[in-house]
Amino acid sequence: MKLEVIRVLDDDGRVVHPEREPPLTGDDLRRLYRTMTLVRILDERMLRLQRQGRLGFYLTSLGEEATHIGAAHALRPGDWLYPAYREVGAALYRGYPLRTFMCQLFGNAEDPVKGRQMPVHHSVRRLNFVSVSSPVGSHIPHAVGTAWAAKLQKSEDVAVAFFGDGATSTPTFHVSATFAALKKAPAILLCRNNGWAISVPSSMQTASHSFAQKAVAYGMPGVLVDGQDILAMIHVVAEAAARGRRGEGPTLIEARTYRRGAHSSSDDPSKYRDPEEPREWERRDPIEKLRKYARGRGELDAAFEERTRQEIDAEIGDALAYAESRPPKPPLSSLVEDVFAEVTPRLREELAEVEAEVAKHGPKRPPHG
Ligand SMILES: Cc1ncc(C[n+]2csc(CCOP(=O)(O)OP(=O)(O)O)c2C)c(N)n1
Ligand SMILES: [Mg+2]
Repeated sequence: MKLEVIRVLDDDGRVVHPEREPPLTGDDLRRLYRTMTLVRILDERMLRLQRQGRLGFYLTSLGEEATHIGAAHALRPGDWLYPAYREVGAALYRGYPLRTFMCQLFGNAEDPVKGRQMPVHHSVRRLNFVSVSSPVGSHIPHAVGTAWAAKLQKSEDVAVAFFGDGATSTPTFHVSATFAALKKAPAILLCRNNGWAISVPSSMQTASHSFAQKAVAYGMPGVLVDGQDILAMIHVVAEAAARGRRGEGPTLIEARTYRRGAHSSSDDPSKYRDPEEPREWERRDPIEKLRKYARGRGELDAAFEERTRQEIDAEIGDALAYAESRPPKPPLSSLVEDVFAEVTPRLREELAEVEAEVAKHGPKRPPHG
């Protein structure tokens, strides 16, 4: 079985499938370009910060920006996003403030998840961007459950689970796909096939020609799309969302892309892959492709691009200074919060013991306990 790879643009940003070209205004194009560029610059700078020892951990989306930023554009603001960990651009597209982004990375007193998650595990309740969960594939059933709930409540919401090629080998992927199709839940299962799962190539995850074709066996449409082409991403996600809202059930989308960077700041890909491989994908850069298309339409120019980069630099500088000037850890009392509606007597006792211990050690204690 061979599926066509859905494209709108060729590698030079020329429209090759006008019938699929989404109706984007100049403002849409500039906002998409801006968010992609923001993610690109953030990734460079945060990785450097990690190397300087100022951040514990970081994960980049280098080369994969079109997959999730395109999806975010194609959806309604209230639709539910269940990210893996390379999709923070979708939250930024919806207006996740950079200062909060930065406080999360530092796990400081203003981190919305109170230092309980690793850096990059963002959670933005008001934007329906659900917490990143580290165990691979564990969030796919949550997305399907949310989609099913939306159907039962007769709301028009759809829910998207973003996950990698490696995640298709988890049991949760299979149960989610089976359940979503049986319940005709308005879910979009969006697989970012970026070629690698840390050191395991995607050719080791399946003997099928594609991940998308697995959809047939579950009883839903499977779509293969060029993940470097943001217009194609918008087109296929908009179609999948419309199907879901019409009550026709889920769609499995496989976006072909490539992880140009390391898996994370803790990984060294020179140990397991040919350094030429990422170079080939640099020629198919998703931001360049969008830039060429938008320039061709007269909606982007060098002055706008330069101004955008300068604004982004300034915003990142501001967010970094802000996050580094906050108290570096959440208060000790947060240790016992959020489990019960009210802190139980036993937890109050334990907290008092910890506070007494901290007080006893006085200035010798580590900062903020
Ligand atoms: C259940 C589970 N097993 C293993 C890991 C370690 N791990 C973290 S990310 C990852 C690879 C995931 O690859 P993929 O799904 O292709 O996503 P990508 O990192 O390429 O975006 C692994 C094995 C984990 N977090 N959870
Ligand atoms: Mg992968």
